[in-house]
Amino acid sequence: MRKNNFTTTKPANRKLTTEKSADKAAAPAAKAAAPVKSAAASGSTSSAPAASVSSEKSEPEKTWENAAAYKVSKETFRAELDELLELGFHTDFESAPVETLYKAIATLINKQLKRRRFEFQKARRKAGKNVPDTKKIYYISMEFLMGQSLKNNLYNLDETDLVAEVLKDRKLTPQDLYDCEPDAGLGNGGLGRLAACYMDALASQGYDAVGFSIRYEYGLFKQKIVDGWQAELPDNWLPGGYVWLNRRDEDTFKVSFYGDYEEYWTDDGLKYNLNNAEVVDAVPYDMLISGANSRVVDTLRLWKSESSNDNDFDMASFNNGDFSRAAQKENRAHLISKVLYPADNVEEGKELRLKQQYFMVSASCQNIVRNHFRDYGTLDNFSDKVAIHINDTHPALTIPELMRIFMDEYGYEWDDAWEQVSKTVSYTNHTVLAEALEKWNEDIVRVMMPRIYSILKEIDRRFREDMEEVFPGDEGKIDWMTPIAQGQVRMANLSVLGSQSVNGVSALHSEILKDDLFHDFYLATPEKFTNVTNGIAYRRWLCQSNPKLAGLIDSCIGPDYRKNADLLEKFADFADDPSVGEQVLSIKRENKVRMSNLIKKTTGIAPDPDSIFIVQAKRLHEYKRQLLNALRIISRYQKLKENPDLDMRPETYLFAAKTAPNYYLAKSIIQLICKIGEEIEKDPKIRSKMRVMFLENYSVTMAEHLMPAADISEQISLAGKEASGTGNMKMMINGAVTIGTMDGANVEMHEAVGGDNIFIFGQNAEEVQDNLRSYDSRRLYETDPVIKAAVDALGTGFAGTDFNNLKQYLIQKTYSIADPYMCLADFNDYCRVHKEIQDAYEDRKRWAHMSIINTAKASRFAADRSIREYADNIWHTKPAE
Ligand code: 26Q
Repeated sequence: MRKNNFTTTKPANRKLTTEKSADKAAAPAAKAAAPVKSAAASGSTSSAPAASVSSEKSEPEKTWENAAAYKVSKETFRAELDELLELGFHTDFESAPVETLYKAIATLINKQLKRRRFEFQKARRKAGKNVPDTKKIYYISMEFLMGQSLKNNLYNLDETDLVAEVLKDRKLTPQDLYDCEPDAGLGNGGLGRLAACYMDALASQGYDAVGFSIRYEYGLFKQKIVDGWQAELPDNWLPGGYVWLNRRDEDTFKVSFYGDYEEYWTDDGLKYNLNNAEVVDAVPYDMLISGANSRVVDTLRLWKSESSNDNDFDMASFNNGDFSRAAQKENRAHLISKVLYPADNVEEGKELRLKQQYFMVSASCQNIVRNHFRDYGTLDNFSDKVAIHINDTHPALTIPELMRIFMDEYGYEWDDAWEQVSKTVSYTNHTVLAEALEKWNEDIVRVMMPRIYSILKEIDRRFREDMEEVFPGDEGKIDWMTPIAQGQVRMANLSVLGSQSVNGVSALHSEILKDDLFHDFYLATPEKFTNVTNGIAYRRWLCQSNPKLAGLIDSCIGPDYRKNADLLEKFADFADDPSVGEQVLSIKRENKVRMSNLIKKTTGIAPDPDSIFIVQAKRLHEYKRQLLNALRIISRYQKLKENPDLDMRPETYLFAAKTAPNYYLAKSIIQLICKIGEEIEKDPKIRSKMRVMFLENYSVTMAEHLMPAADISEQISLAGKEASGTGNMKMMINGAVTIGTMDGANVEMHEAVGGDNIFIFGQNAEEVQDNLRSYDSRRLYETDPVIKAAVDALGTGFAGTDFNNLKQYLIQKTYSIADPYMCLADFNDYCRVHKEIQDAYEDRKRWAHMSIINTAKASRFAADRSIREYADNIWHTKPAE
C-alpha cells in the first residue's frame, strides 16, 4: 500500500524549493519545444507528418512577427490537402466523401492553429518576465458550449475564400463542410455559451488565456419530441469533433478521491496520512481558440478521466485473473468525464457531479501551479501573475484545492497560502434562484475528498473568527454566511469569501446580489462586489451568421466595426435612410426564407416568410415564462376562432427549448406548445393567420440560423429572475425588436435603444417583491374573462391532450404557491404591448428604423467589451499581444 505523508506547516522552503525540482519541472516543455523549433528554423513544416507537404523554399517563415506568412496559395493548400487525403484518409480529392473533406480541411486548419499557438508561446517565453502587467488568465467552467468551429476558424484566419475556391473543383461550398460538423454541445445554455463567447473575445483581443473544462464524451442530450413530449437521446459528438482536439499526454495529472484519512499532530505541526485513495488520470485534450484580427491563439483544455496505471490495485486484480474487477475500476474512472449533467438553473446534488467538479478543479489547479512554478521558480508572486476565474460556483473547490497544493506540495503555511489564493480567484454569479444555489452534503464531501474537507473546515473556522469581529455576537448572520452549516457545504458562500472579486452579469442582477443574496457579505466587504454585463461574440452572431446584414453595415460605415464593436453604433446614423431601411427589411426576409426552408426540412411545414416571426428560444424554465407566451397565444387563437376573418398580419410563433430530463412541469409546457401548434395546423383558415411551431433539438447551430430570422424577440421572464440573458442580445444585434420585462440585461437594452425601440411590459423587480405576498392568481382568473377563457382552455386541452396540471399550477394553491412566477399578473400588459408592436410592424419605415437602432446599439453587448472590463477591473491584466 502506498502511503502519503504530508504536513501543513512544513518550514518555508518555498522561496525556490530546490534548483533541481525547478529544473525538473521545466524540462518537459523544453524537450517538447526542441524538434518543432528546429523544423521552423529550417523553413520546413514537416514536423507534423500526417498533414504536411514540403513547401517551396521561397515561402516566408511562419513566425510570430510574420503573420502574413500563414497565408498560402490555393495550389499549396490543395497540395497539402491531397497529401493528407491520401496518407491520412486513403482517398483522394475527387472521390472523397464530403465528410472526409470536412475532416481533412479541418485538420489542416487545426494544424495552422497549432503553428500559430506555438509561435505565440515562443514569443511569450522570449518576452518572458519583462512584460509588466500581464497575467495568465485561467477561466474554469463546467460548461463551454462551443458549437461548431470550422466556420469560425476560417473567418478568423481569413481563409473562407481560399477554402471556397478549393471546393469549387468539387462543386461544393464551405456550407457543405459546415453541415458535416457536429456541435460541441458541452453546455446547457446561457452560462456555457457565455464561456465560449468569452474565449473568442480573449483570443481576439490578445489576452493570454486558458479555459478549463471536461471533455465530456456525451454533450447535452439530443432532443426528440414524441407526441409533444421531450425525449432525450445521447449526443455522441466525438467522432466528428475529434479533429479539433489535441491530446497532450505529457500534461496528464493525477486526481485522488476517497481513501483512509487521518490527521495527527507532530512537533512540525499537523500532518496527515491518506491511504487507499482512488487515483484517476486527468488527460488533457486541447482545443485551439483562434481570435479575429489577432495573432494570439488561446487554448481550451478539456480533461478526460482515465484509470491511472499508478493504481496498483487494478493491476493486482488483473494479475489475479479478476478481470471484471479490474475493468470495473477502469469504468469507474471513465465515468467521471462521460456525460454533461443536463440540469440548468437547478441544483442537482448528485455525487458524480461533485466528482466531476473536483476532477476538473484539481487537474486545472495542479496544471496552473505547475506552470507558474516552472516559469518563475516560486509561488510568492502567484497572485501578481495569475488570474483564476470561476464560472459560477461549480468550480468553487478551486479555493481549497489551491490551498492544498500550496501547503502540501509547496510547503506554504496557511496564512501565506491564503494570501495568494484569495487574491487570485474571482467569481461570477449567474443566478439568484434559491433552488439553483449549490449545496453539498457534508458527509459526501468528507468521504470523497477528505483532505479538501479538512481544509474547508479550517476555512470555515477562520471565517467565523473573522466575522465575529465584523458582526460581533450576531450568530444568526454569521451562520448564514459560513461555507459549512447544517450538514452542508455551501458553494456560493465559499466562492464569495475565497474570491477577491464577485460580480453579477447585468446591472440589475449585480444590484440584487448586493441588496439581497449576498447582502451580509456586501456589508462586510463592499469593495469585492462589481458588475460586468454579459456580452456575445458578435462576429459569430452577426458577421458570420448574418453575412448579408454585416455586408450592408460594411457598406454604410466601413468594416472596422468588425474589429472594434464600438464603431457599430455609427450604423444608427442610417436609421432613417430609406434605401438602407429597405435593404434591412429585405435581408430580414431572406433570412426568414432560409429559416423557413430549414424548418420545412425537419417538419415538412414551411412557415410563411411574410408572417411575423416571433421567437422565444432559450432553456425551458418556469421563471422564463414560456407559459405566459403560450397563454397569450391561446387567447389569440380563441379570438381568431370567434372571428376567422379577422384582418391581421399572419404570425409565426417559433419556440425552441430543451429542459432537464426530470423537470416534468417544463416538459408539460413543451407539450402544450406542441399541441397548440398541432391543433392549429388542422385548421387551414386559422393556420394561414397564425402558426405555432416548436423546433426540435435547439442548439448553437440552430440559433445561428434562427437569430437572424427573428422579427420579434420574446424576453419575458419574471423581473428579478433572469440574471442577464444573452439570447436577447443575439436577436437584438440581428435587428429583432424585443418584447421584454425589466429584467436582466433587458434593462440595459432599454437604456441603449430608448423607450421607442423596445416594448417593455409588466412589473419591475421592485414591484414583484412588493406584490408577491399579496398575489392572488385565482382572483385574477375569476375576475378577468379573457384570462379565465385562456386558463380554462388548458383544462379542455388541445389536439386531444388536456393540460389540467398547468391549469392547476396557475390557479390552485395546492401547489406550494399558485403561479410562483406570476404569469397572470403580467398577462394583460403583455397583450397590450403585443398589440402595439404589431401595429409598429405594419409601419415599415418605423420598423426599419427600430431594427437598425437595435443592431447599432447592440454594440455595447459585445463580449469584447465584457472581457475588457474583466481584464481591467477584475483580473488587472493587459493583452499579451
Ligand atoms: C448546478 C449543480 C448541479 C448540476 C447543475 C448545475 C447547474 C448547471 C448549469 C446550474 C446552473 C447552470 C446554468 C446556469 C445558467 O445558464 N445561467 C444563465 O447564465 C447566463 C450567462 O450569464 C445568463 O445570461 C442567464 O440569465 C442565466 O440564467
